[in-house]
Amino acid sequence: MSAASGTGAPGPRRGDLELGPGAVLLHGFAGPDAAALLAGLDAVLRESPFRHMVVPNGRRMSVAMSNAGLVGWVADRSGYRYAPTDPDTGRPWPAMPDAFAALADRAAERAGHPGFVPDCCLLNRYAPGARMSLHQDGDERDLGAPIVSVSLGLPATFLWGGVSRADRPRRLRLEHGDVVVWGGASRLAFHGVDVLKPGRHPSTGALRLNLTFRRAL
Ligand code: MD3
Ligand code: FE
Repeated sequence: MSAASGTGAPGPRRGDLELGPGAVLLHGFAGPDAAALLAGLDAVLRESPFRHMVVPNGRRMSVAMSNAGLVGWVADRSGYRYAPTDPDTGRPWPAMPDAFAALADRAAERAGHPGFVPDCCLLNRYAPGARMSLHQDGDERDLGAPIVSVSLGLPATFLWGGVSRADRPRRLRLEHGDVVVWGGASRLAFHGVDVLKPGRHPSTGALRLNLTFRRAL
């Protein structure tokens, strides 16, 4: 157990960066847990492998996705929703690994959201060239709950717009182990990820992985 992940008083510490109202970057917070998170990820992916979903306009997303938890985020020709069943396997999404839920709760508490119990973890896989265009995450029932995101592997440039799509996005580098907690007034901010550049990372190879913990139900 390192200082970065140890128990102790909740609330921000030196080194935490307030990105905006309700949004906190916990630099390297998940680093000590990366191996446990990647092991959990492997277990989830054996049941529900990554796949490229198709969005309503008919395009296939460049980011490959899967989910763990009671529900998973799903896109298809008819729209977006949270669904209890993996449409590719016909089975429920894999349970959320204990290491996932524990990390999400500790990060949310540090950022001022104690008692965060996510019911969905969306898993995103970026290969070089993959990107995520500017969007809002607004399909969750309780927008008072934060979203916790964990970045693993290759670094990416995160695009953080304002509450209006027209606001010019800020560019922010997210690295292996970085955790961001998005709550409060930042919960509905537009955001995206710039095209991933090629590279190699000791724990993920040529990929970037992102876990977003959500309270959807
Ligand atoms: C700000 N994923 O899955 S994580 C997504 O890196 C998503 O894969 C990106 O956006 C990724 O929806 C960004 C950071 C993030 C996630 C959710 C947010 C930032 C957010 C919700 C509201 C505001
Ligand atoms: Fe998002």
